[in-house]
Amino acid sequence: MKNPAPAIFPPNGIGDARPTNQAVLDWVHEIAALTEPENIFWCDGSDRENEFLIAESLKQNVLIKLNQKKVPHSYLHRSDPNDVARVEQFTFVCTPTKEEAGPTNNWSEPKETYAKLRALLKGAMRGRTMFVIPYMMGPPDSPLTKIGFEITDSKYVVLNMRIMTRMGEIAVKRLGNDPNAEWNRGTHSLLDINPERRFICHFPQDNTIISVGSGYGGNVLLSKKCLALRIGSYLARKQAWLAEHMLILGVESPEGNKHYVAAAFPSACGKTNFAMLIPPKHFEGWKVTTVGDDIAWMQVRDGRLYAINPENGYFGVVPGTSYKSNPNAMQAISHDTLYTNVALADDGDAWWEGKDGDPPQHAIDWRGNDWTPASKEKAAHPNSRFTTPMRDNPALDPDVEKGEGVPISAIIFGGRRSDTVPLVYESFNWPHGVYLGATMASETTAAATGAVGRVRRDPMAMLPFCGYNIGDYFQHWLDMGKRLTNPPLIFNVNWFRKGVNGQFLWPGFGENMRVLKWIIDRCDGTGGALKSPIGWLPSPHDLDLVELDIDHKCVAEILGIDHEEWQRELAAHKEFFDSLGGVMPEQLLEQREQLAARFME
Ligand code: OXD
Ligand code: MN
Repeated sequence: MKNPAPAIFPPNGIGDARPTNQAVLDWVHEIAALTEPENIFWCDGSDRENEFLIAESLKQNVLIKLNQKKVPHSYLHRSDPNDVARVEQFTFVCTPTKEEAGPTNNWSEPKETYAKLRALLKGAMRGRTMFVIPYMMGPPDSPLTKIGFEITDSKYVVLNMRIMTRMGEIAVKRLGNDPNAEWNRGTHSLLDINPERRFICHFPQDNTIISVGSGYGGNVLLSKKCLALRIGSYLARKQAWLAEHMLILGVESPEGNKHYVAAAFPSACGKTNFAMLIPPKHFEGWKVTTVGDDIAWMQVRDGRLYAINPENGYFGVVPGTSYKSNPNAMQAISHDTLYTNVALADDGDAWWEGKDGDPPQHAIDWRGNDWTPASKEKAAHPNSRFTTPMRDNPALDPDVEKGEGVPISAIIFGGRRSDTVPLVYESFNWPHGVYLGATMASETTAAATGAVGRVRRDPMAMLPFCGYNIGDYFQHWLDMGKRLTNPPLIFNVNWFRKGVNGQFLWPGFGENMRVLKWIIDRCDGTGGALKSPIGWLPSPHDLDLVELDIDHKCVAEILGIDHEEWQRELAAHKEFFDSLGGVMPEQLLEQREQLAARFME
């Protein structure tokens, strides 16, 4: 080590979950020698440590205190205006060959990339504190649970990771001292938040992530998109399980018949709302409970698929969240929450577009500027976020900590599509279901930088998150099906279809319970359906629409298949498959042909 060992900070014993595994210690010292921090802070995730870091963050304006009477223990963080979303164009999968990363990932050669990142990290933490965060993804007694360490020079990252993961001693203990144990190395440095020097790099072969130049959640909470999905999906293929961008929910009838479903929707398409759904009055006695709102890790046991949520909190999109759209989320975020890039009302409360009640007459917007309802700009950034512990969700499922996971009866794919795709339909079998996932598309949202509202193929909602060749990923899905003697049924949903006048045809939110009920009925073998070229479709009377104020024409329209639109859709599937340059498994190409042929029948 070239430099003298940095001092341990703070000296009063806060922050003391020091790893005991020599491999981890060696890595930490190597990064410290490179980045030359003033201090090393070994995070333990304790309340005392958290209070200390909040106090420091308030002093340094990293956090702003919200009105503690209105939102107790809650704070606002404003990120740099050039750093407000995931940056897919600067995200790299650094496998030894380009083919391993595949056609949907940015690839960069590992050796060169390490060298480039080392040059950027050299001396990057001078005068700063280096935090070492031990964390665990998954319940303590799950065979799927993984350990990670994140090194960061951002207090905001530490505060968020404490909510999003099981952090501290529990992770250190679980890892133990085996020098060959599997653990993820994550290094993050803010550098100078310069988009020109912003790189989110994954080295799946080394179980390593290096992220520089950003302070935004999805780029820097390395547990989430980087480990749980990109590295996770790579490990899942090697180890025969699935790491997916899916919520997990439980749905229980008044008679106590309970099913779990997992659902993949692209970012900012309502996964959190669906996972926390409150059934409408007509469904009195039905209960929906949340296991997870963003990520599912699933394994095969006794021929069934079982899912765990590797996370411990929610990093959700704030705008549009209200007592109407998501009362459970509103309760969860009414205290102990970190808000990022929302507006600050004059009474010290957090405010955002779509919150219940009238907008404030004056507020400070997410950039720190004066805002009034007459302003042209949004008060809260469209991708502003809450970070809140899952234990504060009133609808948390009682089996969320169960190590073996929850048995999955149905998998749902869904996107934001104004046309073509009906409200819900069911695949004929597993390979057809994989085809539905592989051809999923959605209009883009503010969760990633770039144009909003453009239809893009986003297979299994994993386009930005699959850590290896997408063709191999599809094959992995097909292979997993062969190991399932009791596979989940696979569905596709679209809450966002619009009518001729551009209005949404379906009310969404709690009313999605009606679709969920049909899905459960299909799992129980009681739901009716009509065979169509695209799959099993409910007819209007197969859906329970009692007490729903909806025009019958709208129901027919939203369940309809327009043959012309589907010819275009089939062409778009082909175009997408072709764009992947020959990596598509034969079985999925055949599925496309069968779909085209069914339209000819
Ligand atoms: C997220 C995302 O933050 O998908 O969950 O962008
Ligand atoms: Mn997500």
